[in-house]
This record gives sequence, C-alpha cells and structure tokens, in this order.
Amino acid sequence: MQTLSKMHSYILIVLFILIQFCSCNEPDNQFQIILPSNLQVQITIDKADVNIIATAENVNFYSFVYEYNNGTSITNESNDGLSTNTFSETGSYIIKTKAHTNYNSFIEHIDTIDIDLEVDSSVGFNSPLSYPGYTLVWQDEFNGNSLSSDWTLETGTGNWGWGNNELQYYTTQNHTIADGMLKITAKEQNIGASAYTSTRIKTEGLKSFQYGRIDIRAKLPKGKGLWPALWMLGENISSVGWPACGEIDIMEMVGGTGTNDRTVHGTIHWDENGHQFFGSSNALSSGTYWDEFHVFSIIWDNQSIKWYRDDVLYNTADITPANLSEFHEQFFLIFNVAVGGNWPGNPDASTVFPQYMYVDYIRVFQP
Ligand SMILES: [Ca+2]
Repeated sequence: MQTLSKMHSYILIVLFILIQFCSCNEPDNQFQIILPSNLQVQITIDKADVNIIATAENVNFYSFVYEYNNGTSITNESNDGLSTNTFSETGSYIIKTKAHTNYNSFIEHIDTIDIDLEVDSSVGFNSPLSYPGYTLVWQDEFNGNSLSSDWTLETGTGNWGWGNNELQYYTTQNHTIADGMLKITAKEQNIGASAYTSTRIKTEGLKSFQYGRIDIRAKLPKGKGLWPALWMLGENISSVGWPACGEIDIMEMVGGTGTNDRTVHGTIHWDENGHQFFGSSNALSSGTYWDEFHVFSIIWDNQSIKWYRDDVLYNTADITPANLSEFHEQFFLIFNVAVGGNWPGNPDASTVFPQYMYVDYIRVFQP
C-alpha cells in the first residue's frame, strides 16, 4: 500500500509539473514582449530641415512624432530609422523618437529642438537713408555680431516687474546681432521667480536726442501677453524720476489674436499733478506685425511729436503747453520685449513661445 501510495504521489507530482508547464510557461512564451534597447538618436538641423538617424537593438520599426506648438503633431514611420521633416515657422518643437516591437510596445527618446528660420529682411516697408533738410546724426544698422558700445543691457526684474507687474526676467542672453538685425527672444524659461526671459537694451548715458526724425524698422512678436516696445525716456530720469522725465513710446504693441497682433500704439507720458498720457493707435488692414517688417517713426520738433507707421501719420501730440516741458529735453532709447503685465495681461494657452522681435535699423535724423 505504501509503495502504491508513493507511486501515486510521483504521478501526481509529474502531472502537477506538466500542468504547471501547460498553464504557465507556454502562454508566457507566446506573449512575452522583448522591447528594443539601446535607442540612439542623432538629430541634424539645417535651417528648416530636420534629419534624424535612429538606431536600436531588437527593433522592428521606428516612429517619429513631431509636435507643433499649436497642439498638432505629425508622425512618420520608417523601418530604417531615418526621418526628415521641414518646419515652416521659427520656434521650439518636441520630437519623440520611438523604437517599436509593435505599435503599442516601444521605447522612446524625447528631444526639444529650436528651429531658427532665416528672416528675410527685404520683405516689408523700407525707409530712405536721407530726407531733405535733415542730417543723419546716428544710426545702428545692427551689422556686426554684437551690440555696439552705444547700448547697454538692463537685466533682472526691475521694481514691481519694471513698474508694470511684468513677468519676464531680462538676461544678457536673449538677444543676437546677426544677418544685419538685432533679434530679441522672449521665451519660457525659469530664472528665480520668473517664468519667462527676454532682453531689454537702452542708450541711457550714451546716446540721447532732443528733437528729430527717428525711423525704426522692425518685425514684431505676436500672441497674448507679448509686449514689444521701441521707446524713449528722458535722460534726467535718475534725478527727477518717472513720469516727470517724460516718456515717448515710438511703438508699443500688446499682442493677441484679433486686432491686437496688428495694432501698434504711439503714446507720450508726462507729469502734470500726477501721471498723464496721450496716444493713438494704428492697425494693419490684415495680417500681423510678425508677417513682415514695418517702419515706426516719430517726427519731433519744438511744436509737436508725430507718429508714423510706414510713413503714414496716425497720431500728433501738441507739446507747446508749458506743462509738457518734459518733451523739450534729451531722451534716450529703449528696445525690449516684455511678457505679461498690467496692460497686455498674462500669456494664455494660445500664446506660442519663443517669440521674437527683429530690428533691422534705427536712424536718427536732425534738421
Ligand atoms: Ca540692418
């Protein structure tokens, strides 16, 4: 009985082992996925064109997801790991490179790339190098590869976000001089408590002017919360403060869809028992100020300041009253791209970063 019982036990164990093999190991062999490994991604950017070479081990095919800033994306698949894509707009893009075993099983590598398309400065309005009765007294054509000694950079967050609750931190890094243009980049980047960075330059203490014609040719950023400005402050600001120093805004734009991205503002600010201002705006009939270059000008004499866009007058301030004495003094220049603040409001989900302001030249003419 004992022997028989032992034999039964052996048979049961063998059966059990067989059942184990059948119920467990065989399905595992059928469904176990071996993921690819060692995914290597090499990205080459040539202006608008992006070329990717991906390699991996144990891979069946590759896919490439190019994510655009507006929330859309395109996906390429290839067996050889090669992919190309051509971007039509300057900006930052996310590329996800995936090495697949099958559609749902893959490993991925994520890159962020910057596409910086050459801006064609020949497109848009242009202004002459001379005017009858005027002499060109100062110009910056931004032809070198760094800012000239006529400019200094202002950095940081100023007081109260430069007086306007602006969100950007100004760095020395967010500008370039190349291809005959100054480019200021506003981007999403954390520095200190700031979520955006940009650049602000000025000629304070270096170049200041009383009266004349000033032409600035520029291509402006766009989108909610963007606030590009080409403007002036009284050279005496450090002694009398703002607004007693006076402010001349040659061009300001508060971006946003609809009319905002195609409307510029020309304004003066002064002190008359407190802050006073006077201004008007000019809208393109269609498109945006990002589409091409425009020339923003003032003609300023001892009677008035007149604002022009592409040589079309859109605002005139009479500066003869005694309480506008600010505007008969020396003013320096400031170029900046602010983000957020009291006037434009903050960027929203529709705002695409980075954004760029290009300045082709500034020319100052005096009689
Ligand atoms: Ca230029």
